[in-house]
Amino acid sequence: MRSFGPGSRLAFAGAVAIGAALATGELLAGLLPDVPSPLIAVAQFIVDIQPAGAKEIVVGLFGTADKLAFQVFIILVALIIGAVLGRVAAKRPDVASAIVVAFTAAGFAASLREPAASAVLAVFAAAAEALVGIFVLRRLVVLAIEPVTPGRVVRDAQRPAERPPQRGEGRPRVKGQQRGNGAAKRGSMPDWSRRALLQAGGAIAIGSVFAGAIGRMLLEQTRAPAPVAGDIPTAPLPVALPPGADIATADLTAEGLTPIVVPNTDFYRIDTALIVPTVDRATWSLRVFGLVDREITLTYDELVALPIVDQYVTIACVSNEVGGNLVGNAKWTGVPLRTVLDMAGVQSTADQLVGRSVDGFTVGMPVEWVMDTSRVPMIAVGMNGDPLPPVHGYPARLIVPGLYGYVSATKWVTELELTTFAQYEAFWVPRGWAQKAPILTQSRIDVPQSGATVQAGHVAVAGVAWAPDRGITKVEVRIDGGDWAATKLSTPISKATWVQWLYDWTATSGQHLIEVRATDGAGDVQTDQQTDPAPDGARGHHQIQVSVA
Ligand SMILES: Nc1nc2c(c(=O)[nH]1)N[C@H]1C(S)=C(S)[C@@H](COP(=O)(O)O)O[C@H]1N2
Ligand SMILES: [Mo]
Repeated sequence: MRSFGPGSRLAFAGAVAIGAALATGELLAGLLPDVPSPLIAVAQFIVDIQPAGAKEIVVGLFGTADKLAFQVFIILVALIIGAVLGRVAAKRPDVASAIVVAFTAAGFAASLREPAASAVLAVFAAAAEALVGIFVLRRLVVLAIEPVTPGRVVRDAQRPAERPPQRGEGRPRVKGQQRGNGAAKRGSMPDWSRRALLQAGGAIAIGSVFAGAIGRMLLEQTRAPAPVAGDIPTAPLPVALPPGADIATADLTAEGLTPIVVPNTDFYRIDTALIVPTVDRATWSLRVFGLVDREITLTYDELVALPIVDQYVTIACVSNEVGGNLVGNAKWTGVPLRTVLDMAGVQSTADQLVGRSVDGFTVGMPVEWVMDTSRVPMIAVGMNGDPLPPVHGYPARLIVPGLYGYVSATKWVTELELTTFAQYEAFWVPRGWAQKAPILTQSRIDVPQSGATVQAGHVAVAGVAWAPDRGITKVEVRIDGGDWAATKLSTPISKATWVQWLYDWTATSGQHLIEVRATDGAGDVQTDQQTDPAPDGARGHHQIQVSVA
């Protein structure tokens, strides 16, 4: 325990105090509806205000695992602040308490940005956090301030020359012990006080972890509505499938190959929301306004009373790396976007359609793209025959064939604003991403996996390729930089969907490089010139290395 000196003890005390304050906030947020979680609020604030330069780091934060990692990181930073606070508290308890108040006030301020937050309840929660933080801090700091143990006194007595002169009456004291009776008590504390700090601090820390976890669990439960299965309208009007495009028989089904239709539970998720927005379908509405002839607002029932269509569309994320899996294909059910836009009457001066989510996130896309009758952009309420899962935008989202998600696929959509590109920049644009972003032609090798060892002989090389909504006409592979060879394609469902491709490779032993490229419906061959995802999508061929035994 020699390393657990006065400095470490104070740091421990401060970290536990801040942890307890944070846990109080999480627990209250879980227990009381409309009390926002300060942790989520601060994390969300950082996500929203991120500087443009941070885009490379932060865009990767939006996967589910990354959201967790990001919050753990924020907790660690808070605990480090707490550790510093503990040392401050030893000298200036008043200043330390003020910092705790400032800390919780910052969480409170951030939480006011949450649409459903109740300011009154949030003030109450912040006050409770501050009180818990200050109380724990003061109690633990008292325990942390180095006690005079009998053993220590003896040692000091044996080596008086090594010790600098002490203040007071020859009794060693630590600065900050001035605080009246606490100091006096500590002065005569037996040597188990160090253990008392560990026991009290440890108990509070464990209690905080439990309280925080319970709070978060309750929060996730109450805030994410479970949609009733099967309660979406059925679509009498499928967006026409080409002859032969039967999903059941189209799938090439090779071991490890991505299915043509990705099940909802496997579908990639990307968004800036740290907690899934709760939307009540009964009170949800969609407002269409801006450069329109007449502003309209539709309830959910009014929306789904309009003609319903079914359509397979492949959506993709602009931050997907070459070979990455932030892309998927699903059957979407909903109302054609133009049906609703025509009810409002889009004015000719509008060149941008902005989709706005209940959490304030926005996308912006060209009006021209949406109005082009060769495609059927939609307000989707169903995904693969089920209501949209909460993480995919329940109760309604936009699906626009051919555009990356960040400029089109608004989840939890509640507003459609007709405006101009000159007038308005949607969420990701000031953060360094392109204002207009059609999905680039891409292809991916799913099997074999990169770095795999396979047996010599016939090896199935397979994957997917997409170019919504130009379509895919050809996918080729080449081995070790040789000639490009054609692959077998699944029957395309539509130009807006991906295809699977399969190549029967006769593998010979040794190390091999496999490369893929696609050709889109316009006849353009996928470029081999690599680019980063920012600002408008990653380019280049997916390549893998395999060993053949
Ligand atoms: N409300 C909201 N909608 C959003 C986003 C978001 O952050 N918030 N992200 C967009 C991005 S970047 C992508 S790639 C798609 C992903 O949709 P999915 O999670 O259903 O796959 O949603 C889009 N819609
Ligand atoms: Mo995205």
